[in-house]
Amino acid sequence: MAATLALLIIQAQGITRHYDFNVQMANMTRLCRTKSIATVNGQFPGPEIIANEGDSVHVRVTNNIAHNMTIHWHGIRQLRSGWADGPAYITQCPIQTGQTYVYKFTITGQRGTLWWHAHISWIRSTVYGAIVILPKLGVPYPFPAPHKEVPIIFGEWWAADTDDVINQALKVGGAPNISDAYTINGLPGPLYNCSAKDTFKLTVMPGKTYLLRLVNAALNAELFFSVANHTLTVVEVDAVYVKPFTVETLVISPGQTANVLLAAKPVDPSAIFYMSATPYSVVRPPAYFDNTTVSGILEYQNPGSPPSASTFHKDLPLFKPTLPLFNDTDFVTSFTTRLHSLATLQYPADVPRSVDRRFFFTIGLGTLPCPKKTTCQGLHGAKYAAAVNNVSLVLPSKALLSSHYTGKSRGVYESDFPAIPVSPFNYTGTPPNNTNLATGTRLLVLPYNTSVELVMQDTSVIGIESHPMHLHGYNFFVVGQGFGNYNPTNDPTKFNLVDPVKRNTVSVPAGGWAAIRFLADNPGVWFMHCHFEVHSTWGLRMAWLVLDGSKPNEKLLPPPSDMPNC
Ligand SMILES: *[C@@H]1O[C@H](CO)[C@@H](O)[C@H](O)[C@H]1NC(C)=O
Ligand SMILES: *[C@@H]1O[C@H](CO)[C@@H](O)[C@H](O)[C@H]1NC(C)=O
Ligand SMILES: *[C@@H]1O[C@H](CO)[C@@H](O)[C@H](O)[C@H]1NC(C)=O
Ligand SMILES: *[C@@H]1O[C@H](CO)[C@@H](O)[C@H](O)[C@H]1NC(C)=O
Ligand SMILES: *[C@@H]1O[C@H](CO)[C@@H](O)[C@H](O)[C@H]1NC(C)=O
Ligand SMILES: *[C@@H]1O[C@H](CO)[C@@H](O)[C@H](O)[C@H]1NC(C)=O
Ligand SMILES: *[C@@H]1O[C@H](CO)[C@@H](O)[C@H](O)[C@H]1NC(C)=O
Ligand SMILES: *[C@@H]1O[C@H](CO)[C@@H](O)[C@H](O)[C@H]1NC(C)=O
Ligand SMILES: *[C@@H]1O[C@H](CO)[C@@H](O)[C@H](O)[C@H]1NC(C)=O
Ligand SMILES: *[C@@H]1O[C@H](CO)[C@@H](O)[C@H](O)[C@H]1NC(C)=O
Ligand SMILES: *[C@@H]1O[C@H](CO)[C@@H](O)[C@H](O)[C@H]1NC(C)=O
Ligand SMILES: [Cu+2]
Repeated sequence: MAATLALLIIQAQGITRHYDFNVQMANMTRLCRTKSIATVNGQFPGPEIIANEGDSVHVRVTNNIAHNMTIHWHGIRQLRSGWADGPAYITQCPIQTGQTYVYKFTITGQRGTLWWHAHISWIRSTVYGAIVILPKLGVPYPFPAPHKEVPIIFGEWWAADTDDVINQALKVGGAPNISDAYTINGLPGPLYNCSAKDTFKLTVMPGKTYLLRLVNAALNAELFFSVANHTLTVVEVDAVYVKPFTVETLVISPGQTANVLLAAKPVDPSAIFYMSATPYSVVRPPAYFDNTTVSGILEYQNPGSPPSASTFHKDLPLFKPTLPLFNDTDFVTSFTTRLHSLATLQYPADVPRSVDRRFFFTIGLGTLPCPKKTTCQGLHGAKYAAAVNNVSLVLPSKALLSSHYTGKSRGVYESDFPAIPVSPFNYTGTPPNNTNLATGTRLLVLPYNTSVELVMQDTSVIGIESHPMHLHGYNFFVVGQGFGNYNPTNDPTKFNLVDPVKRNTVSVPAGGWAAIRFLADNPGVWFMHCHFEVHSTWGLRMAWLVLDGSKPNEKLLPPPSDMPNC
């Protein structure tokens, strides 16, 4: 009894895990071209963070590159610790060259896979890594324990410098150049020219089960993923357990994570198998996307025999998965609607039943006027932009969170973000003639503990497209989704308030809507944005300001003394 109690106390407190992140340049050769990239500790992908639920994590980030830096701990709730969240000019000023900042946070009530990435300009294209959150000591997984756990991080590789790519696009107002390859754990694999030696390989033993910790770190692509001749059992998304279900192919959006079980065949099949990822996109010409495929290799090792040294068993038969067509929206819908919270006594789905505030946001692309006497490459000679409720967010030159905390918001932000569209229109109908957006830095203020329902509606203004919307500081329940215009009378009757999936990034369907609910119980300034980096840069981003509650444990903590300034 006493021993059990002692264990419980240890578990409740957790330990502190220390990491040193040295942001530095490194030369990396891919597709036969050497490029100097920003990395953490010279590693690409960057180091993995491992912790148990309940632990604290301290990451000392030192910036040794000629570029401003911030790191975001994607999906970590950051309860009252918004200072450690990371988005540049939202919760902090950048860590400038030569500076150090220690991110300190505690992992509370989350277990599974999350990830970290740079949150400034497009530098996250090479600055990212996995966060592995194990259950508290002695607490088992709610599924059979795997033999091994393997991170599988999808990325997107440009031969050019990604800041050059986005800066050039912003200058001419058009769409940025597409990537040259997708990657698995930084490796493009055999389907690209001059890339076969850069192939991720997973060696498995017959009869064993493997937990693949999937992360989509690609900048601008939702991805289908499949392993030839094997099934995948989804057990967790965005560090929340789900009711297990088995598929041959899954879809994962930028910002999303998933844990899946892969059961190796009972006897060595004497074959090798591709695991492949390729994009899902409904964008049609003249807009375009990187339509290539990354593959890694799954091979078998018999107990006792060493893993093969060569990259390829050229003598064994090779099987490739069949992936859906690039625009297979029906597949995506049937996959996402299979996601459900576990909703058990141990892992309940605490869906807000009553709603204090309802919001309706349009999300999508539009245009901004081209600078005088120039022609831009966006629609009708304007420049492409994007917005939430017609407001294309302009990042301030001060951090929003400290401006709020010190009461110096004047000239930094307004508190009048529109709760609903100012001028309603047929969101998914014939595009309006006026595609212009407004610009601004406007926050939406919520009293502590407000129960929120938010409907996000894609628009057809420039063309329908899905948008992986990510909310910082919270997990939300996806209570409904559909196509066309959201119907406030009929659609809520179909909401799932029993076991909806709980996550931090939802892909709002192309030409459709998604409804989410969350309880605003974490004070701070919380960024919400499309996790397609191009859309976010164009302004498809906004921020919530959640006020302190009255009790001491309902208030934002004071800022750490080493916060960077700007
Ligand atoms: C990368 O390669 C260039 C050219 O060879 C070299 O000058 C530079 O020092 C290398 N950088 C690093 C970080 O190794
Ligand atoms: C983008 O692509 C165009 C056309 O291929 C090329 O001329 C330009 O240099 C590229 N931009 C960057 C930044 O790589
Ligand atoms: C590989 O190179 C060949 C010849 O240069 C070219 O035709 C082909 O399109 C390239 N394939 C890829 C995947 O880049
Ligand atoms: C893999 O699947 C293909 C097509 O479904 C089948 O023809 C083949 O026999 C399978 N191979 C193995 C080793 O399971
Ligand atoms: C993408 O590639 C696939 C396979 O090569 C092809 O069927 C499809 O038409 C391509 N899609 C686009 C939009 O280029
Ligand atoms: C998907 O693309 C294919 C090939 O371009 C086209 O034939 C088909 O109509 C598209 N499907 C949908 C649902 O748009
Ligand atoms: C909106 O546009 C769609 C497609 O053109 C059309 O089917 C629908 O009837 C329109 N809805 C309204 C309310 O006008
Ligand atoms: C939009 O433009 C078209 C063509 O210029 C015109 O016929 C139509 O009346 C305009 N619609 C509105 C609502 O102004
Ligand atoms: C968006 O804002 C622009 C600029 O103020 C305005 O011209 C346009 O009518 C607005 N559109 C909508 C749908 O509110
Ligand atoms: C917050 O709201 C929830 C649900 O409405 C309620 O159960 C809880 O007691 C509230 N907590 C506080 C501290 O007000
Ligand atoms: C880095 O950030 C500081 C503070 O916002 C800013 O003044 C400076 O111009 C930035 N430097 C670069 C190289 O972008
Ligand atoms: Cu988007």
